[in-house]
Amino acid sequence: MIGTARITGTVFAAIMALAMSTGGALADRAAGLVGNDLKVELSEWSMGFDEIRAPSGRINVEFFNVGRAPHDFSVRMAGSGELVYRSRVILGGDWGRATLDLAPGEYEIICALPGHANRGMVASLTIGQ
Ligand SMILES: [Cu+2]
Repeated sequence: MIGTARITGTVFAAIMALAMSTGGALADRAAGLVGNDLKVELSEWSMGFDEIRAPSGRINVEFFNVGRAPHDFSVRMAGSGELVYRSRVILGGDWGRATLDLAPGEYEIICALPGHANRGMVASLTIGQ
């Protein structure tokens, strides 16, 4: 019974830690790149940062819509404007994630909904040199 109580306590503690880390992440989810993890705050009208430089194109992205309007998380080639990734539409308060595998080069992270990039939902993304 002692063993069972200890396991239960450990599970409870783990759940509490998870809840606390989630709360903390929501409280101070600083947008930006840490290692291979990129957090993006979608809002009217910003991506939460202007420029990201990543040594590797393998990036795990979490994007949070902290605004009210629907947004998406998309990546396009800086020169041609060709979309190389587009998420589903993320409603206000919702979030999503993506795993990118981009070749070295110049990209832009944008919201691909009409007019949103022009209003400021665009940031440069440089992979590699
Ligand atoms: Cu948008």
